[in-house]
Amino acid sequence: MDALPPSSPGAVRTTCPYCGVGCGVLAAPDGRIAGDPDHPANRGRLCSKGTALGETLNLPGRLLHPEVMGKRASWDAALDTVAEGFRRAQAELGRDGLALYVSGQLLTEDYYVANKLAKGFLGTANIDSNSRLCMASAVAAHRRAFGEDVVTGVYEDLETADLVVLVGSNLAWCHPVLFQRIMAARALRPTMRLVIIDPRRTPSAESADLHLPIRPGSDVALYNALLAHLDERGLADNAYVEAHTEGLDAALAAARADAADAAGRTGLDPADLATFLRWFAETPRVVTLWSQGINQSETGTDGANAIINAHLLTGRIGRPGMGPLSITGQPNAMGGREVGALANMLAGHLDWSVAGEADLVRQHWNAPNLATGPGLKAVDLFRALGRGRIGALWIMATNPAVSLPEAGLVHEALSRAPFLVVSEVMRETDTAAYAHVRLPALGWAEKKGTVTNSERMISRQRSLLPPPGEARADWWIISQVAARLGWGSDFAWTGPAAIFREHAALTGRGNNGTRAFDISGLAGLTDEDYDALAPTRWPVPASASAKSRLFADGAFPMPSGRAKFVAVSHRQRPEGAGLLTLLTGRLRDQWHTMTRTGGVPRLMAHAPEPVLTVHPEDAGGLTDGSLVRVTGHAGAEAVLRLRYDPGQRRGSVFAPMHWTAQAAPRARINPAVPAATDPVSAQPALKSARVKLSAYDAAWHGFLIARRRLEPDVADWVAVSLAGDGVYRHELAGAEIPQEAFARLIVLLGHEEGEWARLEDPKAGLHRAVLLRDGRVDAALFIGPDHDLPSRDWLSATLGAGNVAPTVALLAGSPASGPAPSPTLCVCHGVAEGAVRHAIAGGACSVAMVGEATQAGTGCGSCRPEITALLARVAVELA
Ligand SMILES: Nc1nc2c(c(=O)[nH]1)N[C@H]1C(S)=C(S)[C@@H](COP(=O)(O)OP(=O)(O)OC[C@H]3O[C@@H](n4cnc5c(=O)[nH]c(N)nc54)[C@H](O)[C@@H]3O)O[C@H]1N2
Ligand SMILES: Nc1nc2c(c(=O)[nH]1)N[C@H]1C(S)=C(S)[C@@H](COP(=O)(O)OP(=O)(O)OC[C@H]3O[C@@H](n4cnc5c(=O)[nH]c(N)nc54)[C@H](O)[C@@H]3O)O[C@H]1N2
Ligand code: SF4
Ligand SMILES: [Mo]
Repeated sequence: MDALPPSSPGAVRTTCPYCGVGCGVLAAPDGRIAGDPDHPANRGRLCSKGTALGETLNLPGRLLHPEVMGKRASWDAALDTVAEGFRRAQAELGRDGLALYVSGQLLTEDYYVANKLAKGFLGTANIDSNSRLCMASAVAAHRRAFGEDVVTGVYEDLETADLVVLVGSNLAWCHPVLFQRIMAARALRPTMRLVIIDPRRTPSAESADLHLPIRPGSDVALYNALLAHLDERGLADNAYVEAHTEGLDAALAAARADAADAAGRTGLDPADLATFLRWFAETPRVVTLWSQGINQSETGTDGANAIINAHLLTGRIGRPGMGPLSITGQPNAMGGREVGALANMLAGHLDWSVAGEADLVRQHWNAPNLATGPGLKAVDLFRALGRGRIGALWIMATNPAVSLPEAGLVHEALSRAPFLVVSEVMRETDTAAYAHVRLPALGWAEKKGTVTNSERMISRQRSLLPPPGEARADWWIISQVAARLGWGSDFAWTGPAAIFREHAALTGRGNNGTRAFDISGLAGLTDEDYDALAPTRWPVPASASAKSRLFADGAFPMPSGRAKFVAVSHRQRPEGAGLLTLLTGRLRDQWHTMTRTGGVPRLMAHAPEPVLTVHPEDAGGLTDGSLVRVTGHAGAEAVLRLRYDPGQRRGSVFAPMHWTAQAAPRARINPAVPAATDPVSAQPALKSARVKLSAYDAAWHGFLIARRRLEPDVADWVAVSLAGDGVYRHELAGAEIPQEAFARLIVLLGHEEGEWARLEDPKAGLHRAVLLRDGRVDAALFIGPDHDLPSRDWLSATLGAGNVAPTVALLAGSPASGPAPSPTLCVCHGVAEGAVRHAIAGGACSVAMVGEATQAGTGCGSCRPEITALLARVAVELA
């Protein structure tokens, strides 16, 4: 698809639905996409996922009609069923038997309405969000330090800083446009430094001036060492500390205790540690950006406060080019916090624990049954479901069967739910499989509303396509159920603009500058103003003028007006002999449970299989490329492809969170991850499971590339991915003897149809077959006794292009001549890793030269960190 020139007629100005960078997008109904040059978050840039948005517009598998018990139903019937289900559950179990589980991928307006229904009218605070798995520790840390959940900094600070520290963040893959902004700023100002604190040598680390491969879970010790070091060197900003903070003495005492053995606790090289301390000490303009490596930990809240402490001590907060910056994951993680859709918050940053605030909400909503205190948080909510304490659960825009820890128990709980409603854009997800009622929601290209990104920028999402089938906006669906429960007049909005006005007005209610979150200045927007709303950063109070940087004046929304140093101490994670720490996280081109990105072949090409990365010396003799059994929580296991990576910290392994029961039932990682949580934030420690590795002994390994998708139960181990338009790649392994597996699969593929070419050596366990039909390759099945099989890349490309090739080549899995196939590195220009290696071997010695030679890295730029890594690797190989 051609890119979209900004001036194109019909182009809609909207916002990307993936990560929390919140890039502005120009999108046309025909699928052309471009970065919005006028959006302050990205100024025209997009990453690989954003660039491919046009390819997600007409995804097959959309949920297009309401369904009750798996059968198509009218909206009336489905909504009546939902209302009745909630009424019945309340009669049986009371209000605490009702629950909603929502998502940072809802628009602010949808989110507001869901929260109003639950807390104000159903009268339960059992509404939690998948942000509990993501931002809860950051929220709790902000509230402990500042008195309110406020991100002080803005993206520009990352460009004007002299030192950028990324802690537990793989920004190059997870917030690629922000990473590109940092890289571009550093190219102009080479004195600017980048430090990465991550146990793994991530693609982000490839471009860093210093990488600290920290022992997982020891960030508190590192930041405590920093606090003590700053104090020792007399670098505290005493005037600032004196005037604007409290609690320093206790925090320092705790920090000094950790500092005594910082290198031991963090496992870092003492020289590297000293360099980091010195750089931080000597660089006033420093931004510390943190993400899930901090938040998703048993000590997540303490970790975030340890970071904030160092900034408070030096007064490096709320000023240009400096400050702590919690980057948000989902497109509207921030909006969810603003409307209070976490079980322990009220709307508009209001709080039960502050006298009078619940009343403000009650009055604003005219709420008959305002919940009287916090409700169940994600992990506990699903535990309660498993124990029969929840009679009706409504899940919106999240896929907890995949994304929650102890996912095996979550599946069980969902299967036993007395009444489960799922609002989704896709018909088949691991969670929707258990739904009694499925409600079709509008997707990104169809819905209208606002989202707030990591720098408090409120942006409009605007629809470019009409609703498909009978899909409806999430806010509409919720309001219709509310009406059926008797609250029609309280949920009678005519559109998202009206909801936004009500939400904005609440933020000004009783707010005399006591709450930073104030957008009451937007409460009077007309429908037209709302439609035209340009990206706007909060606060936007009705009375005072807006300020872009918060806390610049040192006044904090605490009763004392002061920010608080929180005393935190390193807590050693329990070690277990022979156990490895399982780090889980994200891949460059996939979005969570792959319901959308998994449907785009070029996004799938980057990592088509579930892979576990292991340091070669931790592999215990397991070979690169073999299948490995990862045994974790309560003996639950996942089976993944093992890859050696010397950049993986010894003692830890890494697995992606993305694989689902639909695509790779045995490769789902979360059943093996325990639901341990941070004691302050209740955020699950999704990066600290302890696991054992062992060989997965299969009698045969194989792959099938075909023009159809086989069920993921065709072999003991299966991973299915989209390899091209209508072409599926199946990675397979099983216990039968190879010959039997081969014969069985041939029958399944239709042995009597088309034209089969075969190559077999039963003694060696080798079986290959290619099916030709209608003059093109229809399927290629390769089976062998071990995992040593030809590359799938050329066959996938051949099927994808609808080509034929000589049978000999097809059965060999590679072309007779030309370069050997290799995985795609640059998805924009379809450049394979082999071509980049070739260019480097031929003398290209920079990312720019590789770009000139191959075009790789010249599109969205998301692959540039990997080209940097390859430049280093090939240089070593050549030497
Ligand atoms: N491509 C892509 N981008 C995404 C998403 C996606 O699904 N795909 N999801 C979005 C969402 S919702 C989120 S929350 C963000 C997440 O963005 P990130 O937090 O950047 O991503 P993760 O891969 O979850 O984890 C980041 C890093 O934490 C490291 N880590 C693990 N344990 C520790 C530790 O103890 N200390 C330190 N310092 N580091 C540790 C891991 O090795 C990993 O590299 O990404 C957003 N962007
Ligand atoms: N092991 C491990 N587990 C993790 C993490 C990790 O790092 N490691 N990270 C955690 C984090 S940070 C997060 S944020 C979660 C994410 O996990 P989830 O939220 O479960 O993952 P998604 O795939 O984003 O789920 C969103 C669902 O909403 C649907 N959807 C999309 N748009 C709409 C819409 O407009 N309306 C409705 N109703 N539905 C829509 C999509 O089809 C999809 O099924 O995973 C968490 N789980
Ligand atoms: S960085 Fe990529 S995924 Fe994130 S908002 Fe921008 S285009 Fe979307
Ligand atoms: Mo997230």
